[in-house]
Amino acid sequence: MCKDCGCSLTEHTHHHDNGENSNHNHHGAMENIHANPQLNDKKTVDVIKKILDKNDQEALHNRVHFDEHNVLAINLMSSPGSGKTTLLEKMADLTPFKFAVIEGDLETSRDADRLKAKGINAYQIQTGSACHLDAFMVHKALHHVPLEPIDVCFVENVGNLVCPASYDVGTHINIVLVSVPEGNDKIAKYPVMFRAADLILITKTDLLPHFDYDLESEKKDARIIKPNVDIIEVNIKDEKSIQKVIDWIEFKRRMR
Ligand SMILES: Nc1nc2c(ncn2[C@@H]2O[C@H](COP(=O)(O)OP(=O)(O)O)[C@@H](O)[C@H]2O)c(=O)[nH]1
Ligand SMILES: [Mg+2]
Ligand SMILES: [Zn+2]
Ligand SMILES: [Zn+2]
Ligand SMILES: [Zn+2]
Repeated sequence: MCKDCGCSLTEHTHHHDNGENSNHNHHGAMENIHANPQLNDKKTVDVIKKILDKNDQEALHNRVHFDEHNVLAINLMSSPGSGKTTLLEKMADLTPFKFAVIEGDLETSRDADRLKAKGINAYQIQTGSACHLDAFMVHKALHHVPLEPIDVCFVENVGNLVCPASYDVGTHINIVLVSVPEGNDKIAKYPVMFRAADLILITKTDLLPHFDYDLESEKKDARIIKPNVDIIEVNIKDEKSIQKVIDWIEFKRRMR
């Protein structure tokens, strides 16, 4: 167990320990860099500082936790209301793998409560005013989410198509949802988010007859931003479409 926080890694440092005996400590690593004259010019140090950004260090640490338990961790991102929690609720009845969910919202535990009602272990992070999750928040949440009994851990990020894409939280895969009622210009307008996607879900396709929405043009925008990105159309009432998402995740799980 870690010295202070009780998680099961001993060989890696924590933000909440004092960094002794640690080769993952940010400051320790920077000291080593300063000791090397070849890397001692300001520009190089600044670049490396960025690489060793504290959040990325913590994300790496979270990933070690997931990997130790052979858990595939998936970051679910989208604007509010695109259908992240509904998809997770629906998948609870259908997945061959066991999963838990770390939920991120500014306020309330409503999403975690919805999932618990389906028998899924869910832990709610309330970010207060933060519009994204960071690796430290997810690490704290991991203290409440046992990884032994699960195969997949979803992180449902704060509803936001902008900054969650810039914060590695230690997950392995990004799934980004975009729903029909949002209009078919969102992928082009938020390229940073969709470039980060391993899988794009175009959700609420049952509403296509009611919206002036060009599905092909949205898919084309996605492929301009990321040529080989996988895209699945999802309608929550169509179990086959949910099954496609599950099969995609199963494939990724087996590939590891
Ligand atoms: N028509 C339709 N509504 C959906 C679908 N998926 C989700 N919704 C609805 O969209 C709303 C927001 O969904 P939610 O899962 O809470 O979105 P989140 O904020 O991304 O977690 C809810 O009222 C859902 O019932 C879908 O495939 N079709
Ligand atoms: Mg939600
Ligand atoms: Zn830890
Ligand atoms: Zn810990
Ligand atoms: Zn943010």
